[in-house]
Amino acid sequence: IPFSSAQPAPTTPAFGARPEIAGAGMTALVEWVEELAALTEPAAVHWVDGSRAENEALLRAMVDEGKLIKLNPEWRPGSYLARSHPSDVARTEARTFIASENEQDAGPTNNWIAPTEIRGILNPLFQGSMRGRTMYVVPFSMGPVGGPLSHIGVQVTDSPYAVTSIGIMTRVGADVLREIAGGAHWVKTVHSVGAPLAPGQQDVAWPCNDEKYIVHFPDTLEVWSYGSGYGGNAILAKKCFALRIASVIGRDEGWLAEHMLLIRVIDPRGKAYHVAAAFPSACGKTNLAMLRPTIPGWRVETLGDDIAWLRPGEDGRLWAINPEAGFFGVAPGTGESTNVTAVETLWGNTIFTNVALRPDGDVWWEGLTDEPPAHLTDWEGNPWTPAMGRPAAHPNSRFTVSAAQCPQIADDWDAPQGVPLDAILFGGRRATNVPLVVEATDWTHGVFMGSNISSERTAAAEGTVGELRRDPFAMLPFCGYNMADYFGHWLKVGQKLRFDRAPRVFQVNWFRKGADGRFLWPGFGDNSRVVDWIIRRIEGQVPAVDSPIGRLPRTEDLNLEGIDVPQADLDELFAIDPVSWTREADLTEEFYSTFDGRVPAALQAELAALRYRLKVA
Ligand code: GTP
Ligand code: SPV
Ligand code: MN
Repeated sequence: IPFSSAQPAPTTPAFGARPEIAGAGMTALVEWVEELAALTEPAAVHWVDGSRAENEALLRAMVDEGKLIKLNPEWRPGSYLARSHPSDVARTEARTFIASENEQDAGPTNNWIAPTEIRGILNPLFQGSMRGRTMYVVPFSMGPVGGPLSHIGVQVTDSPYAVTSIGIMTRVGADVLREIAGGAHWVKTVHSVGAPLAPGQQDVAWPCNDEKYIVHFPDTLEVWSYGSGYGGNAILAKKCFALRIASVIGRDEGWLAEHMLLIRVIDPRGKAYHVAAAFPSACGKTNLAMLRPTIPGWRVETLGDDIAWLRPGEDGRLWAINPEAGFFGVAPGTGESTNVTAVETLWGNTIFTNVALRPDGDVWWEGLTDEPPAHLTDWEGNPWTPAMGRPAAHPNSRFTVSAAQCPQIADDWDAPQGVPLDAILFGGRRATNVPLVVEATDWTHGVFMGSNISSERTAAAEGTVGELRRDPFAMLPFCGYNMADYFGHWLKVGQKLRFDRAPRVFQVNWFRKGADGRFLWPGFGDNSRVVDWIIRRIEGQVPAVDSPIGRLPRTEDLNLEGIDVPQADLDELFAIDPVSWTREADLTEEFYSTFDGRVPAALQAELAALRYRLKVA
């Protein structure tokens, strides 16, 4: 399995011992680890080497302790089910903080707290927080180790579940330590579930704490997370590092850390295009990343499904890598008819969290099959039948699986230099107003579009599902600095691109609904029809219709062969109502006004131009 094949032979003589690697950077790391051990008082310290043997030992121990259920290897080899505490099932945005020195640098969209104040809160919480547990030291790389766009970090954690997840989601091992020893900069990330054990105290299946803090220090490039064991709260390499901290590094170094999938689209003539797309959490990134086109002759290769780092190249193009090494994907809604690629990816070597368990020792979730099995154990461990009328899997239940296991992963998915982008898509979950696809007139208009994305809330974070909220660039919960400055940074990055080589920008919406509440667009594999139009636009092969909000397709230019979308639905998919769009513009103005005059003038000008076009429409 890919988990360990790329890892060098373990350099550690004993299980979990600190490897003998010399260098000034290593000394600093050891000192940091010793300080943390003195603070958190773990029973043992384990240096993670990323080997297969180590991973298997950790998994076995968790099964023995009742923290994981081993799935039936006949159906799901090398796979496990974790059930979280019912209070710890998603990212907790209200408990997520940006602790910049200056409040203005966090901006109005983040929870700000003064670094000294939060350190005063965190210190006592972390004091003795790992008692009775093992403290794992996990060196990891985002992007191939040593790559020009890559960055490394170390996570200290008392959660073996987090360790095995990080092992799938990132590159872990001694080669990272050698980079650190050689003086490479690394980001410090500290995690405790906040559940110390008294001597002899019996552990629970999912230790966590009611009190939670996910705290980012952008000035010192550190993350401290307390009280949660779930997803982005606990796998700190992902949202905390690769987005919040990396966005700050990118601001200072001239690149972008984005909540984007990354794909290569190959047209029937064999020409390849690279597309990145930002959609909010649980709004379709993994699905588009694994697209199986329903139109003949087209192919998609997966490069990444959640995070992309974008950097202007010497050639005036925008180059992208996926810094991760695995998928932490939403289970519900993933099935043969929606995302067959994901279903195939999950054949084995997968950690499932909060899905339902079948009597035969396999897993199930809503949407995996059309008909639910007659009997299941639900995500909380209770007997379940379809008649109960509640979901068997948690709506934010997830799978953790290696990217290399995806049957359509690009051969060069972990190429250190990445791929040059041809198109960037922004999207959200919008039942009304936003058309299936609309093209920006230029980079600045594209940045304006990105800054205006709003979406109905999903189960990926705590909050009221369905409620509409602004989610600029799908980065609202993930931008590590002032979002208005972030808009400005996007404009600046655009200036470094050659105007004829910059990716073209589009807004898409797979989720528009008719008056009867049904989706107007079939979505999933049929989204390839939208991608097809986008690529024909890039090639200058089809005209577009100017509208107040951007360039729309002529419906006759969409390839709809083999599907039946009534003309009335098509018209509704592209209907632009000036009255409700003027209301959107009002909301944008209101949103921009929360930034104390920091929103770039070029975006204010775009807003004024939009209002003018709506008025004369
Ligand atoms: P995160 O991992 O939270 O960042 O989510 P994501 O953006 O990767 O979303 P994902 O692809 O996992 O999709 C989330 C939900 O949206 C799933 O239940 C999908 O079935 C559903 N979905 C994805 N694409 C489409 C589509 O084209 N149409 C419709 N109607 N639903 C979709
Ligand atoms: C998201 O919420 O966008 C995710 C899941 O991808 S988590 O890693 O928990 O942030
Ligand atoms: Mn995500």
